[in-house]
Amino acid sequence: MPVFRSVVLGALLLGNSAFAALPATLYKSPSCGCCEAYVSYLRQNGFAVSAVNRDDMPRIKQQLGVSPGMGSCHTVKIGAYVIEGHVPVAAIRQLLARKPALVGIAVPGMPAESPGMGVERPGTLAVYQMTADQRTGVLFGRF
Ligand SMILES: [Cu+2]
Repeated sequence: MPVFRSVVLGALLLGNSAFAALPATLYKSPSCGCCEAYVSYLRQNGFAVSAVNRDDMPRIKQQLGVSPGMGSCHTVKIGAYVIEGHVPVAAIRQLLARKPALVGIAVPGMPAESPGMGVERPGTLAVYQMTADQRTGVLFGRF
């Protein structure tokens, strides 16, 4: 199985940046600096991000089903899920691996210790669930 082994080895060597680059569409207002920082963060972590500038972010969030009170600056679509705000990739990976029946996950507002905002403190940032019935304050986990 030399071919198989070399493919596996290649995947290990290249890491997740070259392998399984997940497409992500990120909506943001044109003037949002921390949104750009978050785009870079996602790209560094292996997501193939296309950034879309919009002047009607409230409408985008409503269309995508972002729960009221869960909003942040940018909104990302990855597969069927909506990722709202400065969500750590560990939370996104857990969401994609477990595939729960959620609209998506959110870090409301713009917390200082979140990716694209400042220095993270792993295990401390509250990430919330977004559900079809728009419940708020239901924790997805701390990352
Ligand atoms: Cu932001």
